[in-house]
Amino acid sequence: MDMFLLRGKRALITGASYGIGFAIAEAFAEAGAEIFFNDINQELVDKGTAAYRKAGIEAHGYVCDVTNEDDVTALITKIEAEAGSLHILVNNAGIIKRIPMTEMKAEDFRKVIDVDLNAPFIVAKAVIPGMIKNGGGKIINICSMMSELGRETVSAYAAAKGGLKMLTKNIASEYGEFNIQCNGIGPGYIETPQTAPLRERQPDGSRHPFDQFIISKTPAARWGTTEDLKGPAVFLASAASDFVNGHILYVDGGILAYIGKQP
Ligand code: NAP
Ligand code: GCO
Repeated sequence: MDMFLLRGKRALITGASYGIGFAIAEAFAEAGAEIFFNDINQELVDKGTAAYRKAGIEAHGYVCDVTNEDDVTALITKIEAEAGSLHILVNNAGIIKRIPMTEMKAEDFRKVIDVDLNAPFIVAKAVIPGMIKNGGGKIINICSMMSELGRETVSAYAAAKGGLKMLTKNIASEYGEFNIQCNGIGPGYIETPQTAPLRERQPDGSRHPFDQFIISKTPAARWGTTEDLKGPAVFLASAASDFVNGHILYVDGGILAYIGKQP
């Protein structure tokens, strides 16, 4: 079972001070990887570094806005100079803006596209040359149910995550010959700060209507947790997936397979 281990591997997870990125980094560390992460400001990086240390992980944290190509180039150059080129990249950093499309400002739409689609391009572009020198690498893009489905108020996010699915397939196509595998993870509805507004208890103590909706649309009849993503992420980062390329692995409890429970 050594093929699932990440011993001697250097892994960068973007936006990983907490949430899904943090959980994936924890799993990589448990599998033997050295962890590098960034976030948008020093406060978050400090919070993340402390949380990793509390989990027994000496992670290397950096402030870097993944939408800024100069920042990203400087980050990757610094990591490669200090530690060596990266074996694994997880494009996890992301934002969402829930606004009805006809009410959404173009600048808001562009911001979501910038973080959720342009940034994975920028970071992957910066990391791939080092992976080629390494003889190969693993890129995992964090996609979404919205890579396949739409819903009200998330037009920018769905456009970005749909594009991220195709960017994943294109990186797989263009760099597979260099032994780089690029795949996606499509989490279902996961309990993190990003989805907290969708799970807030109502004044009468009842579940949020959207919370109840997701329970009815999920065969597992529950929200996912960041723990549910650890195994799939380690699989896609490890030698166990060396012939898996251009695949989006949906970790959704069955949402995409299910018409939904009859009301
Ligand atoms: P999240 O709140 O979306 O966390 C994303 C992280 O990225 C935060 O630390 C955030 O910092 C950081 N970030 C945002 N913009 C950045 C930038 N320009 N540069 C660097 N870092 C930046 O939490 P999450 O729910 O764990 O989401 C992680 C990823 O999973 C996202 O790509 C999300 O779209 C995706 N996803 C989430 C779910 C879910 O149900 N939670 C499901 C499917 C996919 P701030 O705290 O300052 O925003
Ligand atoms: C929403 C949610 C979703 C999840 C996730 C589902 O508003 O519908 O935020 O977009 O974050 O992307 O896979």
